Amino acid sequence: MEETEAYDPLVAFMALFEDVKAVDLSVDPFEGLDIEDALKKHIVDGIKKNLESRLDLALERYTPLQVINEILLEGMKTVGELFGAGKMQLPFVLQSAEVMKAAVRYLEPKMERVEGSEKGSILLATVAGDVHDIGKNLVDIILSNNGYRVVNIGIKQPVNTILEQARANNVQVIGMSGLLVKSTLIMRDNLLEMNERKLHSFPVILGGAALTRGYVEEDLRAVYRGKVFYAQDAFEGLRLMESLTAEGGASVPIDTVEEVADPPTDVPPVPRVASHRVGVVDPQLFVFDGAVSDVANDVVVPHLPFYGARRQDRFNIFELYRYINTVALWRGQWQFKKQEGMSNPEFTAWLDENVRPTFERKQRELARVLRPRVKWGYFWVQSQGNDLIVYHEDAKTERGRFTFPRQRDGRRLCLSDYFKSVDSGMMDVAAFHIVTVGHEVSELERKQFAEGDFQEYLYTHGMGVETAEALAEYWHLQIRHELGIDDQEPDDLRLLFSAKYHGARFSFGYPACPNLEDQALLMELLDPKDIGIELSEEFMLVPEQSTSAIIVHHPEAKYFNVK
Ligand code: B1M
Repeated sequence: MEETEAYDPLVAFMALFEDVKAVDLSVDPFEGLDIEDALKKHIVDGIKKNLESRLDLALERYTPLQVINEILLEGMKTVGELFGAGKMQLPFVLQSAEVMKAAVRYLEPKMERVEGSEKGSILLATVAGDVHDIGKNLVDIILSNNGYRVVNIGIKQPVNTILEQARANNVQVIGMSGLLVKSTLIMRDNLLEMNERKLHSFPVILGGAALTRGYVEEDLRAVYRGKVFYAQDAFEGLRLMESLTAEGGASVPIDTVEEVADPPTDVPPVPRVASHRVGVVDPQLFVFDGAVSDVANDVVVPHLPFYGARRQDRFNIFELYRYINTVALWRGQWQFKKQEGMSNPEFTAWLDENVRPTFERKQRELARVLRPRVKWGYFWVQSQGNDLIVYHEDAKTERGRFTFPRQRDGRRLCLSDYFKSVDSGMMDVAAFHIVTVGHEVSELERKQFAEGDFQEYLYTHGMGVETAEALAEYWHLQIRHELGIDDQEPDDLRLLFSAKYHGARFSFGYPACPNLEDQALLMELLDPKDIGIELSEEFMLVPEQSTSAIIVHHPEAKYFNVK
C-alpha cells in the first residue's frame, strides 16, 4: 500500500476477494439427478467433493466394475466428445481425468481382479536419446482414465527395453513418443528392429512434434511389416486404441508372437532417404562450395564487453515473469483454444478473465521453486566458408569451430556469413548464453503427475518451460545492452517475441544451426556446471528446462530456414 493512499479497511477486505467469483449457493448442481447422472457430472465437471459418498451409493446397485465401465467411462466419453467438438479446454479434461483416477483408486480395493476388465493395453515410451516427457504423459493420462492399461516406461528408452517391457507386461500395442528430429529416425530404426525380431504383430502408435502424418503413414508404413499409425494428439491416440482393441481388431496374442510366419519376400526395400523428410539436414549443405550470401560485410563490430564466460544467479523472478510469452504458455503449453464463434478480441478477453488468474497464481506458487541461473560470454570469432572459428583470448589461436549449413537456393544464407571473414583480416564478436530454471520444477512436476494432480502438472510444466524461455529472452536483452546494440528495442515487450530488435538469437537444434552436437563446444566455452547444467550423451541439456543460443549482433540477422 502506498503511503499517500488513505487506508480503507473495507476496500482492503474486498480486495481479498477480487478473484473470487460469486456462486449461487442456493442451487445444488446435483439436485434432482439420479446416481448415474450425478456420477457422470462429477467426471464431466471435474468435481471431487462428495465423490466417495456417491460412489458408495452407486455400489448399492452396481459392482465396482460396472460403476467404472457403465457410468464413469461414459462420463469420460462425454469429456472426449466435448474436447473433440472444441467445447472443453485441455486443463479441464485433465481435471476430469483427476476425478476419474480418484474414483478408480477408491473402487479398486473393493474390486476382485476380473479378467478382461481393461479395454486394452499399451506400452508408452519416449525413444532413446529423447528427454521429452509431457506429450507421452498426456497420452498416458487420457488413455488410462479411459479404461486402458498403460505401462509408461519413461523417457530415453532403447528399443530393447521397449520390446522386453512390452512382452513382460503383455501389452497389445506399443506407443512411441519423441520430439527430436533424431527421434523420427530412431522410431524408424525401432520398427526395422521389430521386423528383424519378428515382433511386427505389435501395432505401433507414434506421436511427437517432429513427425508428420505423411512420414508415418507412407514412409514408415512402407518399412514396417506390422501396423503403424500416427497420432497427432492424445485424443487421436485414444481413437486409435479404440479401433485397435475393438472386437476383432486386437493384435495377435502376444504368446504367438514368436511364431509369426516370415514376412513375404516382396516387402518393398527400405528407402535410404525418407520421401517425407522430417527436417533431417542434408550433410551436403554443410560442405562449402565457394558461394556466399549477399549479407553485408561492412557492419561495425561491437566492443567486446569481456572475454570468456560469467555467471548470474540473482534474479527477481517476478521481473522475469514479465518476459513470459503468454501466447506460447496459454495457447501452446496449456492448450487453451478459441471456442467456436468467438472473435479474436473476445478470445483475448476470455483468456484474460479465465486464464490470467491461474497464471498469476502459478507465478506466486513457483516463485521459490524456479531457480533461474545464467552463464553467458563473449568470444572472438571469424568466419571461414561455412565455418565459424572461435578464438582464445589472444584473438589468434583457434579454440574451436562450428560448421553451419548453407541454403541450397535463394540467398544462400549461412550463419557464418554474419561474421567478419578470416580474409577480412578483422576480428568479430559472438555472444553465447545458456540458461536454466533448475531441476526443482521437474521434481515438482513428477510429483504432481504421480499423485494424479494432472491439471496442476500441466500448469507447472508450462510455467517451467516458458520461464526458461523468458529467461533466455531477458538475458538476450542484457547482452544487447552490453554489446551496445540496444538501438532498436521495442516499446511493447510482446514485440520481443517476434524478434523485433537488433540482431538475433539462434538456438542449436533450430534450422540455421541444426546440429545438437554443437552444444558440446558451447559447453566448453561457457562451462555451465556451476549453474547445474550438463550435457547428456545425446547432447540434450539437463535439467530439462534449459536452453542455449548463439547471439548474433549483425543487424541483418533474422531466422531463416535451410533446405
Ligand atoms: Co525445444 N525443441 N529445445 N524447448 N521445443 C523442440 C522439440 C524443437 C522441435 C523445436 C524446433 O526445432 N522447431 C527442437 C528440436 C529439433 C531437433 O531435434 N533438432 C527443439 C530444440 C532444438 C530445443 C533445444 C535443443 C534448443 C537449445 O536450447 N539449443 C533445447 C533443448 C532442451 C534440453 O535439452 N533440455 C530446447 C529447449 C526448450 C525449452 C526448455 C525452452 C522448451 C521446453 C522443452 C521441454 O518440454 N522439455 C521447449 C519447447 C517448448 C519446444 C517446443 C516449441 C514445444 C514442445 C512442447 O512442449 N510441446 C518444440 C517444438 C514443437 O513441439 N512444435 C521444441 C507441448 C507437448 C504437450 O506436445 O510433446 O508434442 P508434444 O505432445 C503432444 C503430441 O505431439 C502428441 O500428443 C501430445 C499431447 O497432445 N504425442 C503423442 C506426443 N507423443 C505421443 C505419443 C502417442 C500419441 C500422441 O502415442 C504413442
